[in-house]
Amino acid sequence: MIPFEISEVIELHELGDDRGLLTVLEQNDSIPFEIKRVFYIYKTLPEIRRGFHAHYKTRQALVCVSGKCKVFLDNATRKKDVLLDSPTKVLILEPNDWHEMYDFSSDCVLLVLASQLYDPQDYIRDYDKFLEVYGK
Ligand code: T46
Repeated sequence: MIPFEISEVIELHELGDDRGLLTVLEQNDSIPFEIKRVFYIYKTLPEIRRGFHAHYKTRQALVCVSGKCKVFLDNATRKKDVLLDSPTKVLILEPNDWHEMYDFSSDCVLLVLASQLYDPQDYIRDYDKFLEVYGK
């Protein structure tokens, strides 16, 4: 199995003055990969849970630029829930974490930066397959 980094939440600097606030996401600085794709998830109903997959190669950075949501992570050896409730909080999500996003606030805009172009073949959507690939 390819050794991956461990998914982690990082705190970004808030650059502010009397005009308002600004926060930067920059490749190879706060974002530890080349950014090939950007998408955002919004207008998700509060009872909806989405994701339910891991990846083979794609590394991602998730940040709620508005509102908040939670992310359940499972890398086959540990499970945890992460709260993204600030535009300065970024989850660096490694490919080997099965993830589910939930508890979306009505104003949530979840911005995602990805290291790969969109490829449905890069998704592991079956949990047993996930365990086969990443379990011990
Ligand atoms: C992930 C989490 C955080 C595309 O056509 N191109 C794209 O780049 C993406 C991301 C999606 N799509 C299509 C595929 C589906 O028909 O958009 C539809 C919704 O995608 P999906 O069901 O995969 O959405 P989520 O919220 O379950 O997962 C997404 C990302 O796909 C995934 O990489 O890790 O957000």
